Amino acid sequence: MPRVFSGIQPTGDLHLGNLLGAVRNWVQDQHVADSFYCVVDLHALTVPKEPGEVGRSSLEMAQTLLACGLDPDVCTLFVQSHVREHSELAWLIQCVTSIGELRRMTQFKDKADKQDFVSAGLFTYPALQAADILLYDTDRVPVGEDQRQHIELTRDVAERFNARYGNTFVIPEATVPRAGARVMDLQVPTDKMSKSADSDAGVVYLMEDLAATARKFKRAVTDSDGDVRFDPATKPGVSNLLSILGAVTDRSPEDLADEYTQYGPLKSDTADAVVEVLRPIQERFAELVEDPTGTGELLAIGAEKATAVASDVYRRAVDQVGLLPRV
Ligand code: ATP
Ligand code: LTN
Repeated sequence: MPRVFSGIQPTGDLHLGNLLGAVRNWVQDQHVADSFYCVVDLHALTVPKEPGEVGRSSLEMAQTLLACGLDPDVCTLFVQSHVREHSELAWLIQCVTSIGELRRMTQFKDKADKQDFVSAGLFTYPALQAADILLYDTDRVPVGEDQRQHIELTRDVAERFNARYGNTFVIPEATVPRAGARVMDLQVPTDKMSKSADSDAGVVYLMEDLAATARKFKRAVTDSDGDVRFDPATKPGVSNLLSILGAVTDRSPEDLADEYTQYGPLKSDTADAVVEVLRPIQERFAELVEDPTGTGELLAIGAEKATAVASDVYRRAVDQVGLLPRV
């Protein structure tokens, strides 16, 4: 079975972009691959956080992922800081990553522009992400379009490490879904749907009131030419609705466009389809929050399974570098 690894930061609430771009594919992959999914709490610390905040949101993120359908009997779900090899390998990876490569990361540029205090961790973040992936001999990394650049960097540094120290790491590949790879904001359809948007009006949160979800779709920004066509460049709002409806109904946006002549029915059908996807997720989440200890125990088992793989790969990397063994 191929090995799959992906991660998600425990920051903010999960939205439809995260579900369609990433998590939904994790749920599918867990049945066909040996899958490791990680709540990357150390990544969340790259921007300032209140004491205790990251711990609380890590538990909530794990509950949300379980509600979305991750099954701890078939995949490994764990928290990054529970497996110390992530931080340890990140150092070795930083030492084969150049400042120039890190400077070219567009996510760094975007996030740094929004911060008063730009931490060194925010800058070196992609090296920690590369360590996350390489620790599991990962073949495939299911992510949304915005993460492609980080996976490319992971491949480059893994190849550099292998060239310098001898074959050590498996070279991973990004798998970006055909539909839903880039869900756009319903109010600003030229921007990706993001937790860090200025306004919530265009962001569909998985756990929000479903009446509010339907309202957001009805108020979605379209355009004034009244023609239903899939053309993201000139018709970003309408194309986004078609992409979302396509992703949740497993149809192509172009085919769907042929079935609509007006924006109103497209908006309400998209709203209805999304609400039907979110409803069972919200029901499962409500059950899971009743039993936080249960989720904590699942995460402990996940950390144990992850450590078994990560400690072997980390040891292999240290041996290849040739650090003096402690006797
Ligand atoms: P932020 O926007 O605050 O940086 P985010 O909403 O992008 O956060 P992440 O935790 O960075 O969320 O992303 C988790 C996963 O969701 C990644 O695989 C990412 O590619 C995917 N993803 C995030 N936003 C979208 C989107 N709008 N469309 C499709 N996939 C997305
Ligand atoms: N950088 C990613 C989160 C992330 C990740 C990973 C994704 C951290 N480590 C390893 C895939 C594999 C993000 O911001 N979405």
